[in-house]
Amino acid sequence: MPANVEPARAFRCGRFTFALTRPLVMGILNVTPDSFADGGRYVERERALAHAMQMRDDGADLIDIGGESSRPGASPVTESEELDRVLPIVEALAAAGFPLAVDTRKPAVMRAAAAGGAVMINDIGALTAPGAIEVCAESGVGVCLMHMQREPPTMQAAPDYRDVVAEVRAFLEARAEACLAAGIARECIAIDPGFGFGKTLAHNLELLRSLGSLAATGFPVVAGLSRKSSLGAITGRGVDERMPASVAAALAAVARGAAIVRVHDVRETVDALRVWQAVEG
Ligand code: 9MG
Repeated sequence: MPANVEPARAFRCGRFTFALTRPLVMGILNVTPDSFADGGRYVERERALAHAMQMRDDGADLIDIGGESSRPGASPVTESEELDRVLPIVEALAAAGFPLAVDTRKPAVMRAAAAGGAVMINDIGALTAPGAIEVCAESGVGVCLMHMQREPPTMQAAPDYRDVVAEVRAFLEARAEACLAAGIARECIAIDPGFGFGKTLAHNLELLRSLGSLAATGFPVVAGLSRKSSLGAITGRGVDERMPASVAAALAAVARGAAIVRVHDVRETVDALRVWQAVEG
């Protein structure tokens, strides 16, 4: 870490401030028919709410609700479709006091989600849509800025970098600067290398090994490796059999400086992190 950069000590999301004295676990709740790991499972409201409650009981610090799949080949959704999927779940869970993130690229969805009680916006587009930064600045939410090369339909066709770590870091620093300039507080910004978003297995592994270089920016680093194809490529397992690999990847990310892990398997990840912390002290 450069001498003049303090490590992130807290991450502020609206009325919640998370001390970064231990890794945080963000549970994934996709209310989509077509997400790659859990598509269709939580479209129905009662099942979605029950799954969120379970993740909270299992130790999730935040729940990330997504209404549009970013899987290559997934159908795009309109603003009103995305709102119909996400907003009732946000309102119900916010009323129960859950810290909620909403995974969206659309400023209108961001605005409605924040008004409905979401305290964090997780944007795979790093708030590049016109108006997105302003909405987040006005509502005081925490933001996760993710790197992606190209767009989901074509991003895995031929990912290409001269220096993947330097390029991802430069992009995320530039997006964080844009957020700061628009009035988003430093302690509300997290960054994410975007594992699997326009990256080969080799790129993902290089980024994972070098996560410390992103943590050295002073922003908390989010790592999302859960059930991803890279883990399938390493283990030969199908998407429903990648829990152990996902837990191992979460531990590897935390050991290299990730502050937040975005996961499907909350209970298993929380247990693994508790053991890791007990050893690390
Ligand atoms: C929505 N989504 C899917 N994968 C992701 C990842 O790796 N990070 C973040 N922040 N969001 C993701």
